[in-house]
Amino acid sequence: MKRHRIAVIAGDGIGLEVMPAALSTLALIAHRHGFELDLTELPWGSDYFRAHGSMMPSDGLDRLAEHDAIFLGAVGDPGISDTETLWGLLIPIRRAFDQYINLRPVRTLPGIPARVVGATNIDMVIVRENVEGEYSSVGGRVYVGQPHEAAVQEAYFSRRGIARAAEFAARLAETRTGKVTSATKSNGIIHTMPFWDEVVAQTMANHPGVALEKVLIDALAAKLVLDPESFDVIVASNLFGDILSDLAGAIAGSIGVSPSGNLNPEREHPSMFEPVHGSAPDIAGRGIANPVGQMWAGAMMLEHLGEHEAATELIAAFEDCLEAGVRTRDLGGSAGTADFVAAVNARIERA
Ligand code: GGG
Repeated sequence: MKRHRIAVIAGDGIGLEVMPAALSTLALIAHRHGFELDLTELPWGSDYFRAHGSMMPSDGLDRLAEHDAIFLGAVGDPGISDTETLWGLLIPIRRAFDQYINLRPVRTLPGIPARVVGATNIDMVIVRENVEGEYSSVGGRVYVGQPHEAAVQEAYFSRRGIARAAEFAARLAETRTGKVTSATKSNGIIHTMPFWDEVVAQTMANHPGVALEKVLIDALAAKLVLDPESFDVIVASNLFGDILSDLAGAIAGSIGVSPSGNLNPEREHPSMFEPVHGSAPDIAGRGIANPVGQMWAGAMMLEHLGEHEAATELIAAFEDCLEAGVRTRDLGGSAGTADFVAAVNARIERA
């Protein structure tokens, strides 16, 4: 039997609820499709930080490297600085394994009305550059504690980084409608964003079948709200891509359903799959979190592992349940996390 070695980090907050939910569905699917998910559950995150002073052990990245994929829940804890939680776990994983593409599909799901009136067919993919840009460790504070204290944060954009994100977006667009929208702010950010525009345009020139439009991030955000169906592939820097994908996910129904894949396209290292949402401390522990984002991220992981039919069946199962009216509160329903998973698993067993 084919075995895929998966490192599982449920993490914090609702990650601890949506992860077991998604794993129960993945186990059923794997069984039906004749493969095994060999799970290594790693109790890393904020509780680990409280006990050990770090988000993961010092050999954490070496341990992850032994797996075919990483399945992550959520990170973030109101009691611990976000810089510790993100830069102690999520960001080191993305960088150590050169997961330079963060792929974030957004589409309207059956039975879930978009939050924009009249939008019935939202279907876009956001290609977020994932290892450089505005998420940079270059900078620091000066005159700490004095009235004129200041902070400097340097954005870091490389030709290689921009070109490979643009190349990925172009190739993806060639499999879809052939349109790429590049998010920029070259009228205000005078060094990095004109460079972004230049390298994106140079890369797209090798793809004559792809139509490129560049749109200022502020106008793009407005257009995303006013006309979300007009987008297909959006390529964006690390920060812009993060913001746009939360916005697009919310417009399509709920950020609770949005999945993402942190990809190392060359497959030299494991890729990591996670819902777009964070740890949601406001609803954690109440059994009401939406597990669709985690399930859909699981389907992206199966796709990446070559289990195409299993991925398709998993997506069809949660879509059928949504269409039948089984929905969590963020989608206007009353189902709890466990109710939704039970419905999906029953649907799979019936098939
Ligand atoms: N699902 C992972 C998670 O908790 N993400 C929260 C977050 O703030 N992520 C920042 C990022 O994706 O850069």
